[in-house]
Amino acid sequence: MPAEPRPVLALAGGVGGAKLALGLSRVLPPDDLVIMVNTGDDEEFHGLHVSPDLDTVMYTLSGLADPERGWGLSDETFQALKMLSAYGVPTWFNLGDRDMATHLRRTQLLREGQSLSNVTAELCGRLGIAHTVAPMTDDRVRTIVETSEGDLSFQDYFVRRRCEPQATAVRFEGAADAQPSPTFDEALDNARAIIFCPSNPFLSIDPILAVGDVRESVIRFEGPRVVVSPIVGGAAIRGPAAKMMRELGHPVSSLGVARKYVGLCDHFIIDNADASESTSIEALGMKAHVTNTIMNTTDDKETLARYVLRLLYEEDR
Ligand code: FO1
Repeated sequence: MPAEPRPVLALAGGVGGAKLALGLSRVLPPDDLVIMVNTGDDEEFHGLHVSPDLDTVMYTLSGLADPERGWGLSDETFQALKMLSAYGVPTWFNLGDRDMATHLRRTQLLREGQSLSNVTAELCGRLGIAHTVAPMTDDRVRTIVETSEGDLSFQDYFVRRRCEPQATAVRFEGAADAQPSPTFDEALDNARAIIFCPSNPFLSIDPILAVGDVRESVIRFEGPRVVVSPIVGGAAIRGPAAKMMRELGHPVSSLGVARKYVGLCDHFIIDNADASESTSIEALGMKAHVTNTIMNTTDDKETLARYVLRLLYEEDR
């Protein structure tokens, strides 16, 4: 009997996560990688189910992503949005014309009764993605940012309010009662390693860990668990991670991120710029590793992916 495949499980959300996911997909064959994506950012716009992080991963892996923005499609136009605006509909969330086709198709399949996992597999397959990309859950989970101006849905906080209100807490509505998606459940049982991509720990990784018993499963997981820090030189590479860490009372540093992963990871990868934090990170009970974590080019993404995988192979020996 052939051995069961034991893939690497990568947890991702947003642009940083998609970059490492792309690197991993370029160095691992399809059976060896499962990419699990945050869906706490999902929201309905104009009656359409939008899954921003799934789309960012899907567009990045299919080579269709806009390289400047990181989200949405390249060569996009916004004519439909302009028309909606003419009808007096709020259009602060920028849905492009081609992007809208994705949300139309997703919504149509969901309304026919398919799970988000099946819909994601269908969309990814149609775009020629051979690796497995799956939502963290097929249930409804919504990230709510508690702020000085009251509770805001994630996109309201992130896009409409440009992260300006002061964040006091983040919660994940529906997460405790949600089940991990079937692919996630299986991967938590049989993956050979877990990689936490350099995604925002509060907004992208925490919702994944909040689903059902996922946090406990990661704590119990027997293979190596590796985190790539999203903070470089005391700043987030992009997005609101640094501002949010400050507001929630965490030091804006890789060490601050590492503290969130105590008990959840064995290896913590930091950028050369943060090499001086290695000793304090190791004092938390994880091994610190120093390399270049900034992924500007495809080469950078592949190089970081290979670096992460080498750590895993060293553990296997
Ligand atoms: N991010 C923005 O900052 N502004 C937008 O108008 C915007 C539109 C958008 C449309 C589709 C989509 O899949 C993603 C979109 N994003 C936008 C990104 C989205 O807010 C993501 O949730 C974040 O990048 C966090 O991962």
